[in-house]
Amino acid sequence: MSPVPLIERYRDALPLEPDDPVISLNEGSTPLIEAPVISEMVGARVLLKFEGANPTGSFKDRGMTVAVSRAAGRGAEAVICASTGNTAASAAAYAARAGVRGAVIVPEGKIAIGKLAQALMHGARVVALRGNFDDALRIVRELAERHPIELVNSVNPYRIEGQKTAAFEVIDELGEAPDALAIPVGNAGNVTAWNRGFTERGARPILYGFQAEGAAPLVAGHPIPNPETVASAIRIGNPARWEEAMDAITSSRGRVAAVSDERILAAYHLLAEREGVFCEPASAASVAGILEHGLPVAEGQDPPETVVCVLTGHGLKDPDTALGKAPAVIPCDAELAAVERVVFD
Ligand code: AN7
Repeated sequence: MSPVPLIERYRDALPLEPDDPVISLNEGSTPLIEAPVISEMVGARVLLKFEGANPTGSFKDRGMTVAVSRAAGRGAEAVICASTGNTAASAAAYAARAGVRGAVIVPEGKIAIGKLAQALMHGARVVALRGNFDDALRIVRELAERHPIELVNSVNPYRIEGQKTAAFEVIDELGEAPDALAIPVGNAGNVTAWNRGFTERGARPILYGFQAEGAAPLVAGHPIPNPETVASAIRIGNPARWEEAMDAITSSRGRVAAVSDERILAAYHLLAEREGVFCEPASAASVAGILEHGLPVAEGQDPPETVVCVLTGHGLKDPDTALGKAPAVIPCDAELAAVERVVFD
């Protein structure tokens, strides 16, 4: 099947107006990859939904195509978002595609370098806020109320509508819903979206949401004023879709749990070295979560046999974290014998 805009594939399930333009980069249709090593470790069939294969390298594109198409249909001339990086990269790309201005507010010094490069390349105005994501979101919400600018954070309902299509794809590909879904949780938009997608198809998998230990408000039960984690994408202390996400997780008989940075990085390396899949650190929280916490079920419920882990963003987004712990490269003279020595040593 040749790639087609997500909006065309699932238009019937999306609340766009008939005259809205389709602002698309052929997002979606991402690979669902068997993970034999992790399957063996957790004792269930584990599949990886590799959202890093979207055009800007994260799941945000699914929501952004719908939000920006609607914004363009309404005649918006500019879009704005607060972001830990991926929303900024995606908003900047779709704004460029739509021919509208983009402004992105990111926490200074706390976004992965690839994401910054993307936002700048696509011509967005990039603002480095002396504050964290939660401060940035509070400010853009106010700005969007005062100015004719479209807010494209996941508080925008069209973002959730677009992102729910990931659940449709998994069901379409497996022929049924998986028994469980494991997903990293930051601002809690994506778990809300997957839940909506499953619900619209009459499916009810167990939802396991994972947060980084230093940024786990849903686990603590209160906002975290100064969240910290190596997984910069989910360095969020006060999720906008808190209640909806908790309702979704609880009613699926799932749970939300925390994973340490150390375990997130271990899963990140395991995925790259043993499964051949390079995702960003925040994404690895889904795998770290099931490795640490297993696949708990409510009393009387069967243990899940098929689990989909959502790998939300591409590893290339964050080369600093990748190179930080990588083995040194081996310098070598341009001579056969020298190369032979280092390769076969
Ligand atoms: C790779 O880009 O919030 O729970 O501003 O980039 O829907 O927030 C990113 C979030 C998981 C969490 N994995 O999703 C942003 C932003 C990656 C992410 C999440 C994000 P939500």
